[in-house]
Amino acid sequence: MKRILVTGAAGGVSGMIRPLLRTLYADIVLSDLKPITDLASGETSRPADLADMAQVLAAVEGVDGIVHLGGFSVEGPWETILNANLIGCYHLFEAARLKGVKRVVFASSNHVMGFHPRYSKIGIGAVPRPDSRYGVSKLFGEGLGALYADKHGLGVLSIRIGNVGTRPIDKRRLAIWLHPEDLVQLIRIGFERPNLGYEVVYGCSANERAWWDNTRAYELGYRPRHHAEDHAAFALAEQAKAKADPIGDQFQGGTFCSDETTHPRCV
Ligand code: 15L
Repeated sequence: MKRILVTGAAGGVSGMIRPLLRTLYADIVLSDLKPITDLASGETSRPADLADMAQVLAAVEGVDGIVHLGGFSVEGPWETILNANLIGCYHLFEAARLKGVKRVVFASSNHVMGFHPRYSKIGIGAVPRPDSRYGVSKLFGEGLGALYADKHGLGVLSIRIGNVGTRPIDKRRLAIWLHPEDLVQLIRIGFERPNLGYEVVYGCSANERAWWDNTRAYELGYRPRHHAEDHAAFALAEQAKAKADPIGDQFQGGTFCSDETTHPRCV
């Protein structure tokens, strides 16, 4: 992979993985709404609004692989989700097809599956149960990825990312935490695994309390190096400070499930 594009490059996840990507890829294009100003050697900036196809085409020009972190990364108003995550994601995949990009790594989210109860362990074949408009938009992105892989031959990896950070920050994150180094390992699989068609994996580290069966990721070569349990004391101490959430605490998506609910269901 000679030149890669990272969308959503001004965001927090990008900030954590850029130093790691620089050790692997010599030519990295960074794109976000505004120009990236803290460029390191090997990085260039191509600002683009994902809702504008002409700008997305310009950002994608000449790249071999894309890490699509861009879009709105939490729940938001419908118009915002529609433009950034549905229209934006369509533009991204269509631009990738038109410009002959080989691989797309799509940053999907655990919120595609958020309404699965915490007591169940789910694999990639489980029925999607989005917990928000945001979760639905990520499911749409996964669908686009499958379509462009099957119909147009792009290699696409959708990573249902849990929570990226240097340590898990509460009890829920003990199950879904993803260390940036492990995320980069998954991105490399998306870029470098031979004959990749369409694949979905869960984006979590080697977490003892995981709610996900990540067999497929391991089959593709994933060997996470970080364990949430090493940080359990910290995460549980943080949890003790949080307010109870009678609905959110039952489901994998946490507060995304209880926010805006008009149906106080329990499992
Ligand atoms: C996500 O998908 C969000 O992008 C991130 O901000 C966190 O909320 C994360 O999920 C999470 O569930 O912790």
